[in-house]
Amino acid sequence: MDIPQERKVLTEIPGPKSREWFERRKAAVPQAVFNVHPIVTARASGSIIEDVDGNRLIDFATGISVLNVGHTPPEVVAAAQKQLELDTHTCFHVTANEPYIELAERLNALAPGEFDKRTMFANSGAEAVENAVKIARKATGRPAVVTFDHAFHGRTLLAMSLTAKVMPYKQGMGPFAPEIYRLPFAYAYRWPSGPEHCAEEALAYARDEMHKQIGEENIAAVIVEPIQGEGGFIVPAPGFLTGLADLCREHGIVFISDEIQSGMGRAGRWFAIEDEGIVPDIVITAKSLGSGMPISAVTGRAELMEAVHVGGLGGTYGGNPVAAAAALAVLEKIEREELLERSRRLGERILARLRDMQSRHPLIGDVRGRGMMTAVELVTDRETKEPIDGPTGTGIVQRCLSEGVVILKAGTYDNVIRLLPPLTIDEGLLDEGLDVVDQAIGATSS
Ligand code: PLZ
Repeated sequence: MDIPQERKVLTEIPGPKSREWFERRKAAVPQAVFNVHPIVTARASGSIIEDVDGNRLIDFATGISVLNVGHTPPEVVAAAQKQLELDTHTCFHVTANEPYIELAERLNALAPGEFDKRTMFANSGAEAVENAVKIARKATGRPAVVTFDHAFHGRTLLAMSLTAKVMPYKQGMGPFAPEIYRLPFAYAYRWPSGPEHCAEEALAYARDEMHKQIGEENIAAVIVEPIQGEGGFIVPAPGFLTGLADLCREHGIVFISDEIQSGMGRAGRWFAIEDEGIVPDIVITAKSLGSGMPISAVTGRAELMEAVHVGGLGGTYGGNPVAAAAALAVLEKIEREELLERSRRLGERILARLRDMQSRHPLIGDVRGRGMMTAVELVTDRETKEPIDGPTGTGIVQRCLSEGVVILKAGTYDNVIRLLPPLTIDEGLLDEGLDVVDQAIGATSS
């Protein structure tokens, strides 16, 4: 369904109908299942969300990096509808389906590395993380998994244990899964001895820690987001990931690239790790792969994936035919519309705008990102880099919302404003949304 691609604020936001629904929500849904924005969607298309009060909002959140190809793209909707009528579900373990196999072939061809690969499907990002670790453990016969500060890998027990931040993700929900070791991430902006030393020192620390405290021969996998998402859109200092990948290769450790947020064109490539020149052993995808249909994938070297015995992996819904058919249409659309190139080009434009904002707004301490995965980190003082407090950031987000732009925060310190517009967004609409963000940060800076 087409919605005019324009911002239109008709009511105070949230409007009366959203408020009414939120009253009902309070009595029906637990508070733990949080809402960033107190509004209810009626429909969405392209880069616009229309709420139940008729407001049209520019979407810079895209369901947390799920709608890289925009909301309800006709090709994806048509593919899902067609499959829905043909075969909604038989369970791949009972009788297989064509979209599953075809999508696996496509991902095997797209993932970095000129070697034989295999792909299995699950439903959520967290499940893909869990499966990748299971495969790495089974293939290596080793127990330990290395993860990083600021990492986010999901909310199931193992994924939550790999995730860094205690509030809100882990508080009171332990004990956590064992054999997980956390190392510093090469976060250049906050590296104590300065960004120029970051990669080298973070690597030296990792090397020492992996040798002295874990033992390389005990490590099944290193799992890393090539650009950290929830942690604050942190682009690792150049050389850090390459050094890590070398360490993994040297010691037979499986290198897992979590591309759940950064992949499918978001950071300007199919997989953000490509920009590092690294060939991961396993890549995991979800989110924009299915454009809102729940599907996630683990794609890896054939010898790792085939190390698991028959029946060792699976689930009722994994690679559901409707979701897989939608994903095939997503991949086709990214290719046909050259959205990787567009992500890189518009990403440059967004970064230039953010740098211009930084020159005018003292609140912006850092501007970073790649492709259309960009963010600003907000601080009270550029010298001390003291993060702005939560309510100040929330104020910016709310100001944007009241002007008809949906944005999200991120970051361990909750002080990062991230921008996740569809890769397909009209350039005029993109600029208009950025104007709103500019004004909201400006009004808070002064
Ligand atoms: N790995 C890199 O970004 C999900 C989380 C939203 P699921 N990020 C959004 C929230 O508050 O729970 C994510 C991610 C990376 C794994 C995941 C987990 O993906 O599909 O949410 O399980």
